Amino acid sequence: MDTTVPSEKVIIIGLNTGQANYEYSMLELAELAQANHMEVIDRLDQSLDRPNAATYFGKGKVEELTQFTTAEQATTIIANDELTPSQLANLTEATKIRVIDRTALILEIFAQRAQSREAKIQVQIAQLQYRLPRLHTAANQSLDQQTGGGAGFANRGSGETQIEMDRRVIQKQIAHLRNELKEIAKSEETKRAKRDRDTIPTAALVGYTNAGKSTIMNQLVERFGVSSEKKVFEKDMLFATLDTSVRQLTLPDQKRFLLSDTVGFVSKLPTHLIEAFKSTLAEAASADLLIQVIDYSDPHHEEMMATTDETLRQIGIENIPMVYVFNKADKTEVSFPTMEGEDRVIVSAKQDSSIDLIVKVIRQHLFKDYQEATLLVPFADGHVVSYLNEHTNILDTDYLPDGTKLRLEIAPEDLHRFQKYLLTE
Ligand SMILES: Nc1nc2c(ncn2[C@@H]2O[C@H](COP(=O)(O)OP(=O)(O)OP(=O)(O)O)[C@@H](O)[C@H]2O)c(=O)[nH]1
Ligand SMILES: [Mg+2]
Repeated sequence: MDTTVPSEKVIIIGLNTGQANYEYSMLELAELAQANHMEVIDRLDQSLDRPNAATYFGKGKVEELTQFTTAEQATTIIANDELTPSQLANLTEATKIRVIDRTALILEIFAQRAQSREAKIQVQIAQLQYRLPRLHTAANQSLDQQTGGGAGFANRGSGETQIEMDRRVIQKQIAHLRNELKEIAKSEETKRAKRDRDTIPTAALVGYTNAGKSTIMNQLVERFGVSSEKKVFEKDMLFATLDTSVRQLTLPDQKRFLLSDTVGFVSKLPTHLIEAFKSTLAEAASADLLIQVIDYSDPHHEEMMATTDETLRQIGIENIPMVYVFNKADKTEVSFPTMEGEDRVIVSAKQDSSIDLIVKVIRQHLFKDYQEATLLVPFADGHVVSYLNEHTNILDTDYLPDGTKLRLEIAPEDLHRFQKYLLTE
């Protein structure tokens, strides 16, 4: 259980420009704050066509916000949109308390959750890039503190030099971290994984955070994985997974595939984060099939699907076939497990027959190029028979005087490889 006591009292603020998912994005912002161990005490909204360039909210509303935060003894304000450096500075100046935006909040959560060296570096890069254009605001704030008020002319000059220095330091750090990421990519383990991907079909679990991707991965690994392989972390929280894990699964008829589980999405996922996590998400980009997992019990699941599609597009993942797993049906009135059309299943991840149905839909898409064929392998090529026994679905075996006759289901690459044994009847 999470026993962290919230230390920040937060007021969330949002600008309603008439966008369809406004209400939902505010609810989600509150959830994100809770995920970051903050206590949301209230919210303030304004309807405007577009944000005020200087202060996000309009002038009158900023005054209201200031009174509001004082009256409620709030410690922090979180804006639903990414604030420009000057909006951030001006709002901080007006309210005199900590102001952050949705982007900074998501970055903080990611920073807490990152476990592997790779995830940690990726988050650090995103955080540094977020800070880079906002250095002068931070510098102004510290100058204000030093001089007990607005910065004088003399100070401003030295402040700017300081900013230049800070900027160079940060750029160096980013370059250094990028190099480190490259080293990780070159490691033996990463290369081995890539080799595997080239020879075995790959499916990737994608979708909104908390939809149940890792749970499905674990259920599949338990039934079809190598017994020694570790389970992945699954938990009822936003962004439980920040790394990509890949597991090899072998179905009872010897069909093998790689399954990857990766970081979940959320609406308005910061661009810097998407950029920074590209290498993690590259796993999905190279997949033969995407399995989009959806929390069907969430009333906002359609918005979540739209966000997932949008995020995939931003990462540059297009034109990969996709199947849809509507999960958590046990929390709805809908009957399950059921299949709708060729590419949709309604399931509950912790139920065995649901897992069977998920496997069925994966199978139909991932192995649709597999063919039935009959091969005659001379006894001298015994190693080929062993390979086929291990890697293909043998339907029938016959021992003839000139070799082993196998009727089997086989991947197109393997069929090509063993073409010389092909029997045409
Ligand atoms: N009731 C119910 N709970 C489920 C189901 N599938 C998963 N859960 C729960 O939902 C929570 C989130 O599951 P995860 O598998 O961690 O979700 P995820 O999609 O990997 O989330 P991120 O890693 O944050 O992207 C966990 O508490 C699971 O036990 C389901 O079919 N029914
Ligand atoms: Mg997960």
